[in-house]
Amino acid sequence: MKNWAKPLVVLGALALLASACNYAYGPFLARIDGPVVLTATDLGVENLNLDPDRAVGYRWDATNTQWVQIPVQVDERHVVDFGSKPSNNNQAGTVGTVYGTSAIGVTALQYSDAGTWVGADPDATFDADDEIVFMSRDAGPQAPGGTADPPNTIGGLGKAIELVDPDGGTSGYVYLFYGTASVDSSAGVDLVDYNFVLDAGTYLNDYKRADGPNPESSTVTTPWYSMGFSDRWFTVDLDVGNGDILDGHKSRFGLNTCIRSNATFANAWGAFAANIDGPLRAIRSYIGANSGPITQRTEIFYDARYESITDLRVHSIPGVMSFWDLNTNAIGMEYGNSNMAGTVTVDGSPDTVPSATPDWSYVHGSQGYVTNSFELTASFSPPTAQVYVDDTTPPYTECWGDDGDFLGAAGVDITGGLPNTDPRNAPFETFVAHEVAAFWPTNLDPAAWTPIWADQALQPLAATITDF
Ligand SMILES: [Ca+2]
Ligand SMILES: [Ca+2]
Ligand SMILES: [Ca+2]
Ligand SMILES: [Ca+2]
Repeated sequence: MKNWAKPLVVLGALALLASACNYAYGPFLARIDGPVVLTATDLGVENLNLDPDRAVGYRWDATNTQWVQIPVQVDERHVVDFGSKPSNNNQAGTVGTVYGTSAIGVTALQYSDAGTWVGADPDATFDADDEIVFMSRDAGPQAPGGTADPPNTIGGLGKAIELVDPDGGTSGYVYLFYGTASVDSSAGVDLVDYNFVLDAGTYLNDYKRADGPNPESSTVTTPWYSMGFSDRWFTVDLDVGNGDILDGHKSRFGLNTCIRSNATFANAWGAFAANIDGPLRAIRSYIGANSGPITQRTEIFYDARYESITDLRVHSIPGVMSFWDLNTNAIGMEYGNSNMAGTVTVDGSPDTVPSATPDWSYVHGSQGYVTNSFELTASFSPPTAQVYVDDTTPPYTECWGDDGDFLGAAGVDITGGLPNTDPRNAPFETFVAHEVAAFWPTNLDPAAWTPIWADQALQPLAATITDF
């Protein structure tokens, strides 16, 4: 699926973009939207009782022979019980389970958040499951042997991270050090702004965990896109530069039924696990989808990338689909995917799109340019198909949304019956859907760039860690 037909044109455009946006970038410019995520265990420092507030990252600047600080972010995690479904909206919460209720004996690793009932990490050090993240594009060349540690760092705790692109063999380096005191790990940048706004008040005091809805006016804003959220499961705005083009990121069992959708999910029990706004990424994670009360979606926002990770935890269901229904502002955009020779126009007039699940897809137009890729990690192999509905007089009910229309509605359909995935009832299978989208300047050629991006988006850089 590699298509390097126009890599120089693409990289030239990305370089212009990077310099215009004043981004540092090194050997992984083509991965400009992507992070590197490492745990304390990956770094071999999980038993050193390190203070997360003293993590600091650098790249080597070979031109000026000096260290340049790069932004890093630490997100702590811990294993926590989901808790039982709250009996009513007034049931008091207690830190220690996702629902803030009594434990049920079913746990998962969650992002720690003192603003939810998950709570802060009980281990305040940089322990085994905690993550440190930096951007691939911030890697640089290898620092020469004998280079002194950066100032205000403790010797003997530095780590050299050699990153190798499994695609091209390109390598680059990032260096992590431990400050002599708390440091500004962000290097003075803040690339993502997440405002969780619960219309009713504050999460811990006012969230209706037993019976929603819980209207929100939440937003994520970065230099490259903004998104809006009106409840759990309601991702309803996407502006990639020229206005909102999204009706909704929609889930349902199938096109012929509205018995379950985002609307019914939000209108029942549920809880937030995390709302995190860091310098490099924001995290919005929640549970509760009707009879899957511990089904979870975690949305992760980088400055030019959006990831949606859905952990299905529900009894046997007939099928499930997830697609992005655009709005009338998207009319005129072109949709293409890896199984199509050309493109179709988003205009509400039906098109023929192959039903096979593509490796990648995109929508592109004067409104913006969005790339999409999808990966399913499951303990079984359900049949999948591509959803594409562009129809202003659709034969299906919309279930919820702005307009009754399906506009360039594209995504994945798990078409077969799904077995039990609820760990509350053994035996159970596992099913994790990982959607990745990224947002690009419209002057990139989508037919050339999307396959290059997709090949990298779900394939992390290989990291080799040594003491520095
Ligand atoms: Ca931890
Ligand atoms: Ca910790
Ligand atoms: Ca059309
Ligand atoms: Ca619609």
